[in-house]
Amino acid sequence: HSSGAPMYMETSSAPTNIATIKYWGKADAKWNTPINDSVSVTLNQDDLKAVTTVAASSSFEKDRLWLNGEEEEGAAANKRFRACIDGVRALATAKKDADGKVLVTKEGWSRMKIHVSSYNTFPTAAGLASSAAGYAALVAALTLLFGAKEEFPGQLTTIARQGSGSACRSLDGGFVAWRKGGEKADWSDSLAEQVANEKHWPEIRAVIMVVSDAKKDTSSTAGMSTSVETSLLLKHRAETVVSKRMETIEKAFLAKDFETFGQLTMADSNQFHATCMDTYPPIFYMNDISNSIIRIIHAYNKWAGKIRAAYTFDAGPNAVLFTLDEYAVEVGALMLHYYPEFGENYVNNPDFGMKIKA
Ligand code: 2P0
Repeated sequence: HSSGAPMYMETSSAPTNIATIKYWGKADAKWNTPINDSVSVTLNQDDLKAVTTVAASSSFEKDRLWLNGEEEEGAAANKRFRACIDGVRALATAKKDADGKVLVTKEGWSRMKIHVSSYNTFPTAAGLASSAAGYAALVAALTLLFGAKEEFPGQLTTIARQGSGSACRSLDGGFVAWRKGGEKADWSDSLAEQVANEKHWPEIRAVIMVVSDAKKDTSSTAGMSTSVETSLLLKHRAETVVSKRMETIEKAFLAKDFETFGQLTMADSNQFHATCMDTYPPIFYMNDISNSIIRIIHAYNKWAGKIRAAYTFDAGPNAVLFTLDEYAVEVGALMLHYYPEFGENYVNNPDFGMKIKA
């Protein structure tokens, strides 16, 4: 730094989350709020995550963003990126040294430009909620940088939500619900709430099967918009199905009732993909391998006489199988029996293929 202006820097990370009751459809595009509540399991910190470093200095000429080492030109004007930087900065506090001397005033932060560098430990845009981890890590890092203080519980999740809807559910571990809100004109009630923390149900496991790491062909934002315009099934789902499911699955998670948790998780994944099929023109996220995984899991549960594993699929063909510790090896072996190639990928590259992780 030739200018001699100080640079302040912080790093944070956030894991991805896997929705068991799905978010699909926006109520308000400007505030990025949903037509229904959703709830997800946050994966372990050391598993699928985004790591984000943010730096502030009055010597920087503009806001800049690097994703996985490549600069995103024009990021400073991106609405989602801006909402996170400006939203967290509005909650900034003065930075003091150990002796209490003020280094940066609250206003001082707004005279600085911000540089952001983020990387993912998993394939971007392959339907593994990379935007969720990315925007949650961005908000977490900015919170450290600016010493941001919430004015009400969950306020930071309302900022992450404006980066990417599902990101609001990645600021907490465990089982996290996104309440759709809408009572308040500024949508400040569309926020995430932890239902149970990560210690509540340690026996739960997620087996992630990366069927394809290709970029998805219909972005979630575009897909949701077409679904809201054309799918009557989505309207029915948002108006009459989801609120009952939310209540039941939250109780099931708290009671560690895997039978109910698994059944609802599978039913809701199926209904989400049915709304994609009901969208005109239809959207296909799952492929033949995804469909065969569904059949294998139902055959396995039927043989066991109870639900030992539950699948869920997001906006891509990759499967996430929820199971319990006692069945995790069995579920992994079952999948490897039908899809030995997942095992090879796992050996060659621990970030891909089949993982058995909580
Ligand atoms: C979810 N998905 O609840 C659902 C299930 C995909 C299927 O949230 O436009 O990337 O950034 O708010 O959060 C993907 O949508 O969409 C998503 P934006 P996002 O996890």
